[in-house]
Amino acid sequence: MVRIVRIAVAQCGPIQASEDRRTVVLRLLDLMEQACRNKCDIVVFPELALTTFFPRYYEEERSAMNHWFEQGMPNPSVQPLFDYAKQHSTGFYLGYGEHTSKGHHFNTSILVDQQGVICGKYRKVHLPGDSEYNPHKRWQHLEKRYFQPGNLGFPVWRTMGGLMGMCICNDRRWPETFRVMGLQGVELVMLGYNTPTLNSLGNSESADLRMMQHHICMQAGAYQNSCWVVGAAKAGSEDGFELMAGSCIVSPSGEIVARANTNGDELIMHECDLDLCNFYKQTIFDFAAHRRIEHYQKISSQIGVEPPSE
Ligand code: ING
Repeated sequence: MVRIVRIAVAQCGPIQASEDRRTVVLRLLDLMEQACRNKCDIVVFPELALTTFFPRYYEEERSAMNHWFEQGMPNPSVQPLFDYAKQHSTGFYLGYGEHTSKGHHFNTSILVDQQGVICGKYRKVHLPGDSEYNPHKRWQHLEKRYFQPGNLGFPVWRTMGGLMGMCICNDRRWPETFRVMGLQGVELVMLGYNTPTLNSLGNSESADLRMMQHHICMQAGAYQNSCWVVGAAKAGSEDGFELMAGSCIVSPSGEIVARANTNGDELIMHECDLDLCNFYKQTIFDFAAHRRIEHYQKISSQIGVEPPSE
């Protein structure tokens, strides 16, 4: 039986700090309605899809940022999204700031199945930026200040017709992210991102170069692990800070088969044949046949660079 998953990537335009959850959820709902009208099975929303990218703001008191976080999930603000999805048998990926009952803060994504049940949770492992104000940056990126590193690893769930995985934004820049899921046989990785168009440390990189880097991370992850990789941007100018678009769907061959054309709310779709993963998993990336783990110790035992002595 052919296993086609009709994926919708729901790119979001900017969310201003002044926009309340209700207004934002109405925008997400509109994208979900478009996806349902097009008979999509799963909708992928961005990282921190309910708020502006608040880690760009410095607060001395971390608790002053608590209003950017969700205390529970689902909650009354997002319930319309869960209700609509369940009513239309549509699953979705949603990124948000998680404030746990024990007082921990994570940059989190959930996977909700077509019965409206949360079947997976991921907490962002790779937190870019700083934990303290960085005077050298033109704008701040304080994810290390407001979030703890994820503590759930990189799980893969057997749900919605295939082996599904999640990651968030900066995670896509680390090959380990995709490989750990690849070692679990992942067939489709969903990720949301909020990526500044330019580098906060200076004009060393053009917007085109950073877009290329964004795409090669996803294409490499897909090809080297024989899986689909789909990415949903929060894009456009938030409070004058530009976020890149470039939402896309990448096939197991590494080809971009669909990509966003705008910097706003935009839905892109593709019928992802999960069995397209098999050819690569059974040939060039047959891990059991080709990997030599006796030479890989450094990858998990060493954190930073240790060059040979002079
Ligand atoms: N944003 C950016 C990302 O990894 C970044 C941060 C941009 C790091 C470019 C390095 C280079 O896409 C988030 N939210 O992780």
